[in-house]
Amino acid sequence: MNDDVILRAEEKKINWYPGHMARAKRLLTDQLSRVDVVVELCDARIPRASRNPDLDALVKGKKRLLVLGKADLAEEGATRAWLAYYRSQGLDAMSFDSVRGRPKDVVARIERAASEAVARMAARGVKKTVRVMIVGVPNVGKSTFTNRINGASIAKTGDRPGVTRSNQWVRITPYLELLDTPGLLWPKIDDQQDARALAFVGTINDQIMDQQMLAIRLLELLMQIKRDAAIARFKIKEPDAAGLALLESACRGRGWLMPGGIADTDRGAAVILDEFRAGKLGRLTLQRAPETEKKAEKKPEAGPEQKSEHNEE
Ligand SMILES: Nc1nc2c(ncn2[C@@H]2O[C@H](COP(=O)(O)OP(=O)(O)OP(=O)(O)O)[C@@H](O)[C@H]2O)c(=O)[nH]1
Ligand SMILES: [Mg+2]
Repeated sequence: MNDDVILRAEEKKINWYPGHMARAKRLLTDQLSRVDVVVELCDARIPRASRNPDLDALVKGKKRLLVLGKADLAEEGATRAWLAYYRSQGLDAMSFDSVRGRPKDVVARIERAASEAVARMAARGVKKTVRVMIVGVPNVGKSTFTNRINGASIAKTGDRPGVTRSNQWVRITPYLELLDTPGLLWPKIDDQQDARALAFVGTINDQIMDQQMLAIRLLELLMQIKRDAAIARFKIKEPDAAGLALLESACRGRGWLMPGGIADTDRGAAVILDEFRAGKLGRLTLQRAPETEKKAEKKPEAGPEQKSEHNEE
């Protein structure tokens, strides 16, 4: 069994970096000269994998705010560690969840990031409108974030990647405008762990991947990092099973069966991915922050929580 998600996609001769991604990149660079601040939205469950390595080059010297989004689905301690890490790298970073997060917290950070440009214009007697571009991987929550800051739903959202197809300006106040953009991936994801993490959270169109394989890998990972919750949720009676046998155990547990009592692994795979993505297993962070120097000094012997990467390879 080939367990390489990306290779699988290639085997199926489906384009990993489809045409609309190249278009999304063009849309982003087109509008760049108009914006004062770039909000980079990443997923707090995978704060490394969901950051675009090409973004620095793309947005050049723009003021940037990194937002660890969907924070309601991630472990709070892990999110704090990631924020400390990114701040230690000189990045302006905050966490946010678009279900309960307070818009004014974000607006205050944006205003701070734009303060120089605003002051320059003020010196010339002009009250500047701050323009903010929201960028991030598909399905990370850019449109939901925009709606949350706006206080009303304007941008279309959906629980699959590729919902937003073109740029959309949303006026928050006469002096603040947000630009919602289509999700952006990059042509080559070097790290297979990162690629898989992106697939787990639903960044990559499920049609281009082998869903069963993805669900098996996710189940195996959950059995490592959230064993009790996974066993309880999927009613797994053979917790030491691996691979397809583990998925079949979940299918039997939850009653996803075909005539003759055969495990319906297609259905099982789809439901397991959906439930994980919707946070049904509780808060989960799949990637740990690297130690910041200050912490490392204080605690030379880092516990496994800090050191280990949750992913399996
Ligand atoms: N729990 C939770 N779900 C969220 C949050 N933000 C967005 N979502 C959900 O994530 C899914 C994707 O949200 P969108 O806002 O459409 O994502 P997007 O980044 O605009 O996606 P594309 O336009 O396809 O690139 C939707 O089902 C949202 O309800 C959040 O902060 N917490
Ligand atoms: Mg969108």
